[in-house]
Amino acid sequence: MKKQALYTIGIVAALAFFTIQAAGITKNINTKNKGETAMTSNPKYVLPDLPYAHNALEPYIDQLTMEIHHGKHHQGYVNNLNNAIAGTELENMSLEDIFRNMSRYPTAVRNNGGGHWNHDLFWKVLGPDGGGKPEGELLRAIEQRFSSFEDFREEFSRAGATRFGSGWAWLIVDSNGVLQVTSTPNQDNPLMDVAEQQGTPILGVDVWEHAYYLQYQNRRPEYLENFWSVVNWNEVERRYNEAKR
Ligand code: MN3
Repeated sequence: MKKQALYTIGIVAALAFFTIQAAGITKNINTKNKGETAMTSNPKYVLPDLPYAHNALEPYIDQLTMEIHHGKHHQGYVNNLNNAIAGTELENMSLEDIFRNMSRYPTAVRNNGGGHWNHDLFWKVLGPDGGGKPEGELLRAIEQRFSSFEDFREEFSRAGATRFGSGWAWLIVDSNGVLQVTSTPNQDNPLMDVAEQQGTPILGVDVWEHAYYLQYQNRRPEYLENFWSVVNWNEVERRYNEAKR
């Protein structure tokens, strides 16, 4: 064989070797990065499945909003929460216990712990067969506290519409067992010791722009009006009875 040919074979072999090596390294880096940004090795919290299809709340809440809201935003809170508690005492505590002393713990746990808990409630208090009115004890309690169901709806919608920036509006049962309408900024909720008005949430609405912007743009009041058509009152009643116990 000529010297030139041997030289060429050598170069090709070396290039092939380095290409394979580089591919392997890139693959390792990708796998590692994916694992690190997605979650810790044995995550405590996982994204709960939506209890209905992504398009089930149409025409009131559109499919794409639900896909991004649940699959990206909520997943992000879950991942960041797992990372924030990894290797700390908070790993062994329930979110409710953490919320009770929220002011003592890091902001990342407040934002992402709240983000996970709030969205978990939100998906469940919505449903394709929702709307209308609650029944029985909860309806009586609402009428007693707010004069009528319509007056309650108005107060709750106003709490959501007037919450400046991002946050939530809530119907809660306070420590005296009385219903209250309140709102919180960001991903705070009324279980947290940092909340102005505290109690157990039984209904909540997400008024972050990501919850409605694709379909409603800046029309938050219209989103809030349509929200009532997808409230799963059976779940709200269940939570009311549990909070009263
Ligand atoms: Mn949200």
